[in-house]
Amino acid sequence: MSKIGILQIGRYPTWDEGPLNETFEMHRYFEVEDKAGYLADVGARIRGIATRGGLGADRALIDALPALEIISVYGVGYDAVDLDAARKRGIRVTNTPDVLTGDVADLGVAMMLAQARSIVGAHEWVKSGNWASQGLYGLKTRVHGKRAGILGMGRIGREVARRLAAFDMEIAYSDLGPCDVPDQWAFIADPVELAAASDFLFVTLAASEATRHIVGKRMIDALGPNGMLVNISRASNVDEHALLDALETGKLGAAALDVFDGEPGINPRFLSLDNVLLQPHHASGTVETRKAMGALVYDNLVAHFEGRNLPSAVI
Ligand code: 8YV
Repeated sequence: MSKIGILQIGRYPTWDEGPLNETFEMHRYFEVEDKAGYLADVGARIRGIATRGGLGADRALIDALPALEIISVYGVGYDAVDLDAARKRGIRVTNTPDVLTGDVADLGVAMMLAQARSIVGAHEWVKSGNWASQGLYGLKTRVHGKRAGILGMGRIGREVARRLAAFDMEIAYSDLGPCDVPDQWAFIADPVELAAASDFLFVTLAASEATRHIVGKRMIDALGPNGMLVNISRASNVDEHALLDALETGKLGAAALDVFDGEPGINPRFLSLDNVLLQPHHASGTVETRKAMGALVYDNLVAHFEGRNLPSAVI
């Protein structure tokens, strides 16, 4: 029997590509130059898409695949998948929740610590010989005991908050309503008020049209010249121009960012700032987590084509 055709939108580690190639006829879309010609050629044979969080699958792609049944996303975020287009055609969509939660929270906390204590700059101070030639490094900002705001108390927000509680931080959060979390974590309905009550503000919201630029000028101003924004969600949750303006003028103290508009080609204005920590969208990027994510992408595809329940269905 011929193998089922799957359109692969981006590269995966070899340990994931092995099982996918063995089970399915994988079409390496990301290596194709003439994409329209390729889809006209093989589009009718494609029954599944294997994609990544940032790459998704837009309406034009979904429309070009008449036999499409499932889109399996390597990532918890599925904002780049056109869910309406998928829903209309009864196409299933899966993601990789839970397995990456701890790693994303770890990186968010590490980014806060790194930026507050200037770990990268201090490393350079030692390596460049400045410590020996110029003396002590400048004093930085304390983290423990400060006020943390969590915008989005979902799986990742909770894990960030749990870690911050161990730093004796005061935790407050915004979400659609109060969540089932420890009583000491204060619910603040208005995100602008949350920002005003935070020294470190973590953006941990699942992105959608509704959350686009939720962190805008008002929230950024409320966070203020001593505040730090940590974004480990999606760039679209933050108005990047307002953020850059505030960082450049000192209206916002600092930012630690794992996600950017138009990534990986980020706005060059970020490169001349010294109050930012820039990370290459790798919050889930550990061997352990990426293996679990790849396994889930594969398991969802296999379950679908064997007619079993999907391990992690979005729709
Ligand atoms: C990426 C992510 O999918 O989980 C998400 O939503 O954005 C990430 O885990 C991962 O970087 C692979 O591209």
